[in-house]
Amino acid sequence: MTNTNKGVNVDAIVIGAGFAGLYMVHRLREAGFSVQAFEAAPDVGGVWYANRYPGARCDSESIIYNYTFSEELIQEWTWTSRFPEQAEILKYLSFVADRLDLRRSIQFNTRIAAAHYDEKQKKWLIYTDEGEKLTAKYFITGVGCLSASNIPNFKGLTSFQGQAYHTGHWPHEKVDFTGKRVGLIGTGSSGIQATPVIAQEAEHLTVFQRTPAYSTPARNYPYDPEFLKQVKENYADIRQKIRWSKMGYLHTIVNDRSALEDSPEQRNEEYEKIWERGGLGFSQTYNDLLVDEAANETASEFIRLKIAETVKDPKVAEKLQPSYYYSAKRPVLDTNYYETFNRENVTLIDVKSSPIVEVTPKGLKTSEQEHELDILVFATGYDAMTGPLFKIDIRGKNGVSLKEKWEDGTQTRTYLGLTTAGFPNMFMITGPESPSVLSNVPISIEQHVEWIGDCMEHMREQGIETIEAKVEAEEAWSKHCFELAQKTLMTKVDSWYTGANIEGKSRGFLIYVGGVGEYRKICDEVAAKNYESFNLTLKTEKIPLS
Ligand code: NA7
Repeated sequence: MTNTNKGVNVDAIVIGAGFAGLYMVHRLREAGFSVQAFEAAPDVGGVWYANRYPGARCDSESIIYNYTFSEELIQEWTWTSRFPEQAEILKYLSFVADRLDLRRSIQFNTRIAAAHYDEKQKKWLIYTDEGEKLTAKYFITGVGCLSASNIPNFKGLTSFQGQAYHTGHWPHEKVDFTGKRVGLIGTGSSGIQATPVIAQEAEHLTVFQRTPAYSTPARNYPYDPEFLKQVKENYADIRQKIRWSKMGYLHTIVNDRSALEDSPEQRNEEYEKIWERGGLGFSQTYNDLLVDEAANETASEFIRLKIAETVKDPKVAEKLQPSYYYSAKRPVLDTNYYETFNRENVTLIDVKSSPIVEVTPKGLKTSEQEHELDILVFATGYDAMTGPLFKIDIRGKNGVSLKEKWEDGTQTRTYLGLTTAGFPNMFMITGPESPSVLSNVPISIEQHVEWIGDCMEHMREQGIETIEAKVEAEEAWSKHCFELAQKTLMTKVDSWYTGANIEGKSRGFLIYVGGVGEYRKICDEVAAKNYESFNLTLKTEKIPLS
C-alpha cells in the first residue's frame, strides 16, 4: 500500500479507514483540501477488518448498508444476499478504496497516540505511536462507536494455556475448532452469531451467559438478480427514503398504533407475520414497543414463547428467556441460535447464578465447577461511544483532555455529536449524542461527512479560521438528547447503550434517539443559519464573529 499524500502539514487529519474515514478522505479531496488519514490496521475496513469471528454478519440489509453518495458505486457493486457477511463488506470497502483511489491518502499500520490543539498556531498537533508529528487545521475522528473491545478483568486472565480470542480482534487465519472444547463468554450480537457456527465444528461448546438476549430470526437469503436490478434502477428513491427515515432503514413502523389496541389474537398474528419476515423490523411491529411497558411486554412475551417452543430442554429454555424490556438492549438477529441449544455438544451456563470466578490455565472456573477448555472466545463487547475516543490523548484548549472534560458518561457533552466546546476545528464522525448506533450506520456516517465537508468549505470561503461549539449550545443539545432517551425504555435497562457494561463507567445515554431524518433537518438548519450556535473566528482579525 503506497502513501504518496503524506505531509507534515495538511488541512485535515482523519483517523480511521472504515466507512467513516474513507468517505471523509474522498469528500475532502474532492473539495480540494489536503488530507492525511491514519489507520492502525494494515488495510481499510475499520470494524469490518477486525470482526472476523465465525458467523460475523451485518444486521442491516445489504442494499442499504453501503455508500449512497455515488451513483457509480451503487451501479458497479452487487451484493449477494440479504444480510452481508463480514468478508463481503470488507471486499466492498476495498472496492471503494480502489475505485476512488483512496489508499494513497491513508497511512496504515499507524495508530494515533495523541492530538493536541495548539492555541497559538490554531492548529492540531498530531502524534503517531511511532513518534511522528504532523500539524493540521482540522482534526477529524472516524474511529467508530464499537471499536474499543472489552475483555473483563477476570482473575487469572493471562494464565489460560489454550487459545483465547476476542470476537472484535479475530485472527486472519481460520481458527480450527475441530475436536476442541470451546468456551464462549457473552451472548450479545457477536456471541449469538458465533454460537451456531462454532457448535457445528467444535467437539463441545460451552456458552457462558450473563444476561439472555432477545434474538429474532434474520432469515437471510440470496438476492434475486431481478430484485437487485430494480433496486439499482430506483436507487434515487431509496436514497431519499433512507436519508429522511427514522433510522436509516427502508422498513418503518408496520402498524402505526399501540400494541395494546389489538386483541391478543390480532397481535399474535401481527408478531407472527413479522417474525416470519425476519430482520430488524420486529421491534417496529407497533409504534409504542419502545416507550410503553405494557406494550413492550406483549412483544417480549411473544419472543419468550418462541424460545420455549424451540429449545427442547425446559430448564435450558428458561435460562435463555430474558425478563427485561425487549429492544431496550440492542436487539439481536440470529440464524439457528436457539436451535443450537438442542445439540448434544452444546451446554449453557448461567453465570448470573454461578458467576465466573477466574480463568485458570486449563479453562474457566465458575462458583460451581471448573470447565476445561482448549479455546476461549470472548464475545464480551465494547466500551461503546466514548471508549474509542478515550484511547487517544485528545487535548483541546488549555491542555484539557477530552477524557477530563467528559470525565465519565454522565458528563459527556457534545454539540450535535459532531463537536465539543473547547476543541476547535475538531469533528467527530458518529460521535456521542448523534444517531450513530441507533441507525443504519453508513447513512449516519454519510450525513456527518457531508456536513463536515460543507462546513469546512464554508469556512474556507468566508475566511474563517476556527469553529467551536458554544457552551450553551452543547448544554442544550446534551439535555435534549437525554430527555428524548428518557422517554424510551432504553434508559431503564443496563446495556452498552447506557455504559453499564463497563466496570466503573458512569451511566448516561450517548445516542440521539430522535431519528436520522429529524437529526439531518436540525444539522441542516444549523448550517443554513451560518453556524450561529458556534463561535467562529476570522483568519486575520481573530475577532469572534458571534
Ligand atoms: P455486546 O452486545 O455488548 O455483548 C457482550 C456480551 O458479553 C453480553 O452478553 C454481556 O453480558 C457479556 N459480558 C460482558 N462482560 C461479561 C462478564 N464479565 N461476564 C460474563 N459476561 C459478560 O457485544 P457484542 O460484541 O455482542 O455486540 C456489540 C455490537 O456490535 C452489537 O450490538 C452490534 O451493534 C454490533 P451482559 O449483557 O452485559 O450481562
